[in-house]
Amino acid sequence: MSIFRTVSTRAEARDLRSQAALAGLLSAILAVTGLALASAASAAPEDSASAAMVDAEGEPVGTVELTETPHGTLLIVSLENLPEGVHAFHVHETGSCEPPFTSAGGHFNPTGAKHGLEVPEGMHAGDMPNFHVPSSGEVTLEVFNAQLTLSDELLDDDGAAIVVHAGADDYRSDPAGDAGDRIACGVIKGGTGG
Ligand SMILES: [Cu+2]
Ligand SMILES: [Zn+2]
Repeated sequence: MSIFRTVSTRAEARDLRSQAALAGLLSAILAVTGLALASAASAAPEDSASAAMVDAEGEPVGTVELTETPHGTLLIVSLENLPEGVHAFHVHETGSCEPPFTSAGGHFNPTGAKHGLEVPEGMHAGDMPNFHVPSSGEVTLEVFNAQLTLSDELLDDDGAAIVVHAGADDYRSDPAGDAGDRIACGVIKGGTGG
């Protein structure tokens, strides 16, 4: 089956990468140019993904670009036409965004933890800090999530989604931070063009 072939190819690629690192080849590449490394990373589809975000009326409100790094996943968030104020920002467990976005399921939580950055029994892998939207309705930010990997988790069979809420995450209330309605959602799709 093609699924298994893909998985084994990824595993082989990972083995090759670690061997290269051991041989010092990675540092040599870094020394030559950071650009070469960047283009090599973008050539591997499983290392990047994006979510086209829509509001509850289905109107586009921007994008979230995700890039897997050796330490987790970097999210570059570029949104517009959002209500002014503080908004919760999470990865949810299902790649489906049918308004009012309950189809995205709960927070991405492969370890069965409780919700919340401030909770000792937390946190969900999909929990991330709130962001603040000014009166323009536009926000651009970069968020690093050390608990996420794209290829093994977010791009699995049922996918995953990025969700923005009407209110702030209180960082404590299980299961979702008491953050209110889901006002924007985007399915995470592999490759930079997705
Ligand atoms: Cu959420
Ligand atoms: Zn959570």
